[in-house]
Amino acid sequence: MSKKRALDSFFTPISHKKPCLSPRPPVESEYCTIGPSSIDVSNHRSYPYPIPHLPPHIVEELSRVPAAEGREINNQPDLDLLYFQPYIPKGVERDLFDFLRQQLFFYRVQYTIKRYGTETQINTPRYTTVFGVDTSSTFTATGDLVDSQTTKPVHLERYKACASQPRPMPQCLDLLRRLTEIFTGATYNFCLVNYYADGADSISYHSDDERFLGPNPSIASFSLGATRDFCMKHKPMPPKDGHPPPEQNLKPPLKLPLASGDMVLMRGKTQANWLHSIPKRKGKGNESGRINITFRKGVEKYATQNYYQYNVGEGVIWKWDKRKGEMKEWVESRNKG
Ligand SMILES: O=C(O)CCC(=O)C(=O)O
Repeated sequence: MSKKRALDSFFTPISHKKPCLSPRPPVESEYCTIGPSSIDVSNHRSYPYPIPHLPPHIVEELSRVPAAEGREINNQPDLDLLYFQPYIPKGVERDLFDFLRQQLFFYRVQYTIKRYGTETQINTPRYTTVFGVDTSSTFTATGDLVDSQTTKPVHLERYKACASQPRPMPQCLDLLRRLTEIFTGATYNFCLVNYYADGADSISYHSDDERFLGPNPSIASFSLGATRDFCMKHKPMPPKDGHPPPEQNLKPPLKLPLASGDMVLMRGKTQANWLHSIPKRKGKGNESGRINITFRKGVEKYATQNYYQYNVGEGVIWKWDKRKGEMKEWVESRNKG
């Protein structure tokens, strides 16, 4: 099916009140809800609170993605990127940013690692959250987890090491996931969200090359809000006997100034060979927030354990406080009613 036809069959004309997506079965999380607003929110027993569905005008604008053609960047060894500037139409990306920052729950994960034999505490320098489950399990329409092969309920043991039981993607992220699948030709079962409150938040050089993502994974990475530099450098190349260090090691990092609505698809040998980061940017002009959303596919149950450990953890829940214009600790009793 062509992308255009896939998109046409994905969106039906928008009624004046509610977005109507068809044809497809209900998204898992849409129906595991109680109360009168059940069709307007996604909920699940693992969520601290329900997440509203996207407002109709955002859904309508998303039917115009990608807003620009993707540009291939593959002029360096092992690099294979498709860069959309932007993917999400201008104007609506700001509404999507405001909506997600307001509605999602976030964490500021702390964990310890052994460095040179000493336990060191790591404070993740950004807000994070995650939804999804690896390919060994699937969510049913009522939000239960079943084994993907047998369709039998998943025993609690499978994810007992996880910081939280796996959470289905809420409608607002699942819709973007399905649109991304149409245009990238890949499938995704995890959505990781980072919120960088300002230039002091960051992610250091790393690659998403874990075995649980399989060989040559495709990772679609969206930017919303403030522009931040996305830096990439080749992993150090070993010198070949008797030769000077490979030229690639001396090259300055590639820098993509990711703006609101942009999407970078990293694919092929990129993760196996390249590192990426969002460096800190201190000082004036770096006070505004940025959301990053990545869609990935985890093919082993360890993907679920790893992603929930490092993106949910065991600490408090953070939610955007619109009045104060900052993240505040979310406390259940205070927010009831
Ligand atoms: O914020 C970004 O653009 C990059 C995020 C990232 O590298 C990650 O979540 O692994």
